[in-house]
Amino acid sequence: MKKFRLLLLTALFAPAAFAQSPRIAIIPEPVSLTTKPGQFILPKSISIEAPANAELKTTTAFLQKMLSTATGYNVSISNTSAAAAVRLQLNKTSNPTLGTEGYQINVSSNGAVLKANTPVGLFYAAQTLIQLLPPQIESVEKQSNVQWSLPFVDITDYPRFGWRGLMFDVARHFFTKEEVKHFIDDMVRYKYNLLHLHLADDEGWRIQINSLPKLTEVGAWNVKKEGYFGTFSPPTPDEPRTYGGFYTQDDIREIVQYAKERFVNVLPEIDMPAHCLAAIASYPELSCTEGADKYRVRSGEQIMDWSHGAPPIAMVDNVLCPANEKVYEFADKVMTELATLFPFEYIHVGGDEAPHNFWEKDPQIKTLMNREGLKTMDAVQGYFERRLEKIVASKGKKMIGWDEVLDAGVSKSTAIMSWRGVKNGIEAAKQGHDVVMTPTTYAYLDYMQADPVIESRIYASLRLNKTYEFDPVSEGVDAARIKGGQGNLWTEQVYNYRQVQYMLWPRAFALAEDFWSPKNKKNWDDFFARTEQHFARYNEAEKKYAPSVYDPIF
Ligand code: TNX
Repeated sequence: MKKFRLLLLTALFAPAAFAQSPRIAIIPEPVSLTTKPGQFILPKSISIEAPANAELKTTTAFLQKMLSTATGYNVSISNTSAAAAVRLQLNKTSNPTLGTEGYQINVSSNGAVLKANTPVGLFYAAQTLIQLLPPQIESVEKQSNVQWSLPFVDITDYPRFGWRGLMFDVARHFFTKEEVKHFIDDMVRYKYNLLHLHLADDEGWRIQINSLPKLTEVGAWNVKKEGYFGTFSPPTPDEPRTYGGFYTQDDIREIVQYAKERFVNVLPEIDMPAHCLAAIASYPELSCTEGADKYRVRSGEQIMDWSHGAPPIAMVDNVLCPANEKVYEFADKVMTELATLFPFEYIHVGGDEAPHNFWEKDPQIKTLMNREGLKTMDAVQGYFERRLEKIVASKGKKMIGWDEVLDAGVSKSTAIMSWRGVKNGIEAAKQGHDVVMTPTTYAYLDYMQADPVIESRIYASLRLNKTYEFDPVSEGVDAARIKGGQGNLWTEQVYNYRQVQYMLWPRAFALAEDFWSPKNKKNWDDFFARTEQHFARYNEAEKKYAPSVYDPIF
């Protein structure tokens, strides 16, 4: 008992320097990390040494903010400093396996040295460095009584995949330019490098297209309805349409620039031929159906009838008409402007869930089928996709689509995003397509993750441990064809940014590790312990996450 009291007293009054060094909890887990006894205590005046390089500005600004806010310390940046606590060194590695995104960190009594072949490598080194500090470093306010120390470590790290994506559906509910930037800030902390923006759907068209002004005058505005799937009624024609929004082309340029400074590519998606009610409500001539001029933007849940299985039956015609030349003129105008706004090599053209029931009834489609020798509705969609391929290529871009475009018979130059499980991705790779794996089974971040009592009820669930099991390279697949993976956040039932964070984290911790870390480094128990430490960081940062991820409810 006495011994216990003594222990308790020493624990309470021991100088911070003798406190046990905290557990190192890096997410995603690095390729190699070795610790040595000892810690480097941050000086009250921190000097960061970095070469004068425009591409390092975001990294040094990030470090300056992170190292000063919670500590209250003074942080300065210079390109030569004899007494630097943190040194950033470019082209100083002799390690070719680091590639373009890898880095090394050494922390010793001399401070922290970060090395990489490129600025992006140093950006990721900075993310890791912050994770080596106590969780309070994330605090939005100054914290006293924290010992700001870095454990002595040697880290060598680089990613498993080059495509580490998150999709943000800004069509079902609109999220502002600032929220998109916030999303980028959140994702890069976990070394994601691709933001897929789902920019148009039945509920709204979100990007200004100068040559098609009605897309945003009409197509961006809906009636505000909240609730679970199917619990609200369709809007009446006269209800005021003030809910929604769109990005101007200046907004888009700002987002793309913001992303670029953080080494994030932005993949724009315009979903076609289906999920197109917002476009059709703006330009009714794009549909095969007479009476489309009465259509108004509305929620997709009130459009597709899934009770017959896949593909769904549309109750309202939300599908472009492949027999109509105006559709290709429309696509050409949209692709022209997208190609100038987004520097990324790919444009995503959707292609998913196209109901064919309106096409089946249409005489123009019959004529097209006879003329082109098309036997099935899939073949009709294939005709549409191949014409789109030519349009996209004419703008100097590569096409990527949801895996339905594989069934429709696109050419090999089109990359496939496999969402209906991994089987279509495996098949696509076999046929010679590049593939991004984003299966519902592991990567659908709109699915419930916890107790349905505390979450919006949705038809499927995806627990944290399942997301952690995701391997983008499934057995038997040609790994060279797999560009990487992506988590998709659909927002039919996500109404604000707090909810976005709640749905993303911690599942996007797991996906980050699936996409970055070596397969043999993955370990669920260890990851789960690290996740809890990152919850502590999120608490400090006042970021939202789903805390009850491991309740054995399902
Ligand atoms: C399927 S994934 C969709 C989306 C929905 C999502 C909801 C895909 C290509 N299509 O339109 O938002 O399910 O889980």
